[in-house]
Amino acid sequence: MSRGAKAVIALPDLSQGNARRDIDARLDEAAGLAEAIGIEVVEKLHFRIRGAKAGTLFGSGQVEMIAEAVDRTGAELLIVDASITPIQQKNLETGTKAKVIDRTGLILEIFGERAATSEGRLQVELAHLDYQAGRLVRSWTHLERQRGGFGFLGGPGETQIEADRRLIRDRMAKLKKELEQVTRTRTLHRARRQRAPWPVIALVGYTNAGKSTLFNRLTRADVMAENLLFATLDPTMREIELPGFDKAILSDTVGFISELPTQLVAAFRATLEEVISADLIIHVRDISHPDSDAQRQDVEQVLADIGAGGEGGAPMIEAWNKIDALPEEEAESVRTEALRREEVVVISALTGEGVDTLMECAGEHLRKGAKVRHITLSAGAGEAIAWLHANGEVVAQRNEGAETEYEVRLSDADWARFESRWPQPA
Ligand SMILES: Nc1nc2c(ncn2[C@@H]2O[C@H](COP(=O)(O)OP(=O)(O)OP(=O)(O)O)[C@@H](O)[C@H]2O)c(=O)[nH]1
Ligand SMILES: [Mg+2]
Repeated sequence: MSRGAKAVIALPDLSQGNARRDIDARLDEAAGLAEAIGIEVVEKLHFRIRGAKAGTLFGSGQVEMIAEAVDRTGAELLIVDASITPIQQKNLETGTKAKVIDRTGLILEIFGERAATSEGRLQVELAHLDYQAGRLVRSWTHLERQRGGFGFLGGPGETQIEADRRLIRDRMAKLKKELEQVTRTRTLHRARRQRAPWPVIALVGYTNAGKSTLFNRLTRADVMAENLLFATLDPTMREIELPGFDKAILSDTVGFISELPTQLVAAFRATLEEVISADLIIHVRDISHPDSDAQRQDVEQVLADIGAGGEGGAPMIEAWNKIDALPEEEAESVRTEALRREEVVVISALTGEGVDTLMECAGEHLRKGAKVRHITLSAGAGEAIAWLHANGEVVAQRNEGAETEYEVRLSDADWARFESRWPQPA
């Protein structure tokens, strides 16, 4: 896809009037996706669809209107903000004389352009091939149906598709192997780090919510933070100061989006393991966005898909970001609502409002679930004793000759860390 290409966006509204999301916000998001790879959006259209047409998705009058817009604006590209079948893609290309790309294809293009590390590139290529393979299978099924299922073996189309599929399969197998190798190396790094006695906090959230801006503020780092969808693809980790802890590790991750292609979720699973194994998840939300609540649901869905958060998972708190972007009256009612909930902190990553409170809240939640444990240490175990004072709350201590018994409140995670460094007798 060439940068600077002109595109028309067509959004099919299949909600029958029960839209969970604001149409304008959805159109803006689609435009944001296009702009993320340098495509110029010249017109945004939306159509209410009662019954999706198998061949074209849109009704014939709607296709005509789209074709007219393409013609009038001189667009080379039509972006359909939905998932479409290969047949629909082909028919829409014929009907509008523009190249057609759907939402999944667009997101894959962005990821393809952004991936910077070898792991990211492998993941994206794998996702792309998976997407293509899926489409080949589907068009093949379609051909089969055309043949009426009478087992005419080896038509020219079939041979070609079979060959393509084999190529894709082989390449995917090779990529998976390479990816496993890269992932193994990184997991080793993580295992080494996990033995370090510091909690890991993962920032998650919808794309453009402000994760990297918050990350930069907390770490004084210079991660790319921009008004650009999917600005961040590769995870970054840095040390931060956290009240009540020696230090903590903060990780910035790829943003989520509604209808995130399943191929991408699967491909990025390894990267997202940073999130799964975190001690605390901070869900950064753009509270000034009209679809903030729908975005929250999308993020929670992806988290559930990858097995993070929820029952038995890491505790999660919400940072309601961009409070500065709301009119004062709305901002006040948002603050009031947040005060009622102990897992919510209102912040502005831009101005710094609430960020200290967020970190205190993070510290509290990390300590939560903490239990009092009895640990007996000799006077020589100075390092272990210092660690307990720094990371736990020493409630009592009793001297017994050369040994001291400590009663320390420690979270499960911290207890595991302590034990891995200073194994305790069972
Ligand atoms: N007004 C306002 N804008 C903010 C705030 N935090 C972030 N932004 C802006 O929102 C945009 C996106 O910020 P990022 O930090 O790149 O968002 P992200 O969540 O890392 O996005 P991805 O990496 O794309 O997933 C940038 O233009 C930021 O300047 C805030 O508190 N208030
Ligand atoms: Mg980012």
